Formats: sequence, structure tokens, C-alpha cells
Amino acid sequence: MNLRVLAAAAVLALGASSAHASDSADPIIIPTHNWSSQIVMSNVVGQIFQSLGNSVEYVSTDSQAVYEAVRLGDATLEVEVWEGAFGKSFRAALEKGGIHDVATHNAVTREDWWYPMWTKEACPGLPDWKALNECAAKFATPETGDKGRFLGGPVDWLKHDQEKVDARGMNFVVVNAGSAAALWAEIAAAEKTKKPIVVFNWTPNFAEAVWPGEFVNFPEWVEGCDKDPAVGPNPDKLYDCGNPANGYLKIAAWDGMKEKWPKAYATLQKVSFTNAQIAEMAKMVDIDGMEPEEAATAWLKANEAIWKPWTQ
Ligand code: TMO
Repeated sequence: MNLRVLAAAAVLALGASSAHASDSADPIIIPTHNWSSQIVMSNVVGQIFQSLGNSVEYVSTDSQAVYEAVRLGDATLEVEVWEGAFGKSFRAALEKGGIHDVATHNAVTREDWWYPMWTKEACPGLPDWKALNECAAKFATPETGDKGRFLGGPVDWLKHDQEKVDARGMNFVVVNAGSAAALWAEIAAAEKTKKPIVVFNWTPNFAEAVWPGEFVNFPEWVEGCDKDPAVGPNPDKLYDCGNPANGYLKIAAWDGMKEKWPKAYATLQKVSFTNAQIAEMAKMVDIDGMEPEEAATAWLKANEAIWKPWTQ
């Protein structure tokens, strides 16, 4: 072998060794939040990393503050970036730097005011939001007087519902549920007497298989509706639009992940779940009563053909 060939071989060997650089032994920090699909999916991705030999730590984290945590490397990634709830925080963190968009799930998401179908009997003009507003009194509770109650999700989902009510001039009062489970309990209770109810809900979720229902149609989401009062039908207010009806679901990661855990990162780039898979992950916990960790293990066992290729 002449010298030039030797040098070329050395370069190749170097290239190969850096491509196969091993992952740091430090744990990959996976933040979990307060809705079931996200917790199960976090455990699914975490257990895939463990199957690669990585160490993983789960940290329960506020679902808005997480974008700053990922940007700073305090959390390594986020498996469910919902456009409606978190687009604004994600965009703000992207602008500051340190976090990036890794992949987009093969899913279409929507998060907004929603009602189970029996509600339409009391308010036949639904799903139009003006019709809902005319029926506001039908949604009154002792807590809301003669105004209707909108039951929102936990406050960290930051849906700006009270601002939306004000911007649209609606006769509703926003009450926030303490947990996702409280939303399901309220729908189940209303079902007994077919009481009209309007709550925050989203898709993909297990709920759509249990309670047929519809989202309220608000004025269509326009980019900038949460930043520029002039955008949307009310020229003086933010949040006069509905949430995106065809929202994205993304995966985000700390910029340093690629260097520190290259193998895990290469796998993360391939991760993608569908609406049906995400709804099933939620169902395993919210209907079947499994712990998120065991739901993840069961999901991985039943779906090797889907995730094994992501690790190759
Ligand atoms: C963020 N969420 C899926 C609960 O709307």
C-alpha cells in the first residue's frame, strides 16, 4: 500500500469512527406533562432509547416552560409539540436559539372548544360559535350565574380562553379544570342526563372513540392572530380566531443532543406517530387504566415492526 492509499484509509477510518461515535452515558432528560398520550409517548421514546443502551430520566415539567428548558439543555427533547397550545412558546424559544424542530408526526391535530353530540339538541345551530353564544344560558352553572360555563383545561395549556371570550364578545365564563381527568369526569357526568356541556378537548385523543362530538367553529385561525390585534375579525383584540383546525404535532430537541447522543438523535429523527396511534396511547391509560410506563412497554411489544426500523 502506498502512502496516499494509507492516508485515504486513515481518513475513512476516522470518518467511520465519528459516524459511530457512542452516546454519552448521561441520562437523556425526557419531560412529561399532564395529558396521557404525551406521557405514554415519552415512555415509548424513552424505552426505545434504553433498548439502544441509553440511560433515560423522566421529569414532570410545565408544558409551556419546557421550551425554555429544552433550549437551555435542561431537558433534552419534547415528543409532542401541539401547534394550538404550544406553537407560540415553541416559536419564541426557536427565535432565542438552542432548540430546533426535529421531525413532524404524521398526524393532524386540533385543540379547541368541543361538545358531545347530545349538546346539539339544546343548541341546534352548532357548531357555529355565534349559535353557541346565543345558547349561552343553557350552559349556565351556579358558578357562572346567567352566563354559560366553558370548562377549559389546566391553566398551563394556556389557551387564552378568557381573552377569546372577551375578544369575541361572548356570554361565557371560563372555568379551568385542574386536570385532564376532571374534563373526562365532567363529560361523563353530563352524559347521564344529556346535559349540554362545552369543554376544551383535542384530537387525537381517546375521547373521540367514547363520546362522538364536534369542535365549535370559530373564525378561522390566521397566522399572527396571537400577536397582532389587527389580524382576525376583531381589529382591536388578540385571540379572536379559533385554534388551527389542521395543526401540526412536532418533535423538538436541544441543539446539543445531536453531538452528545448521536445514536439516540438519529433514531429520534425517524420517530413519527399517526392520529390512531396517539389516540390509542391515550386510551391505554384513560380507558384501560394502565400506568404510562406499562402502556409504553405494551405498545412497543405490539408494534415492533413500526419502531424497530427507526433504530437502524
Ligand atoms: C396540549 N393538549 C393536547 C392537551 O391540548
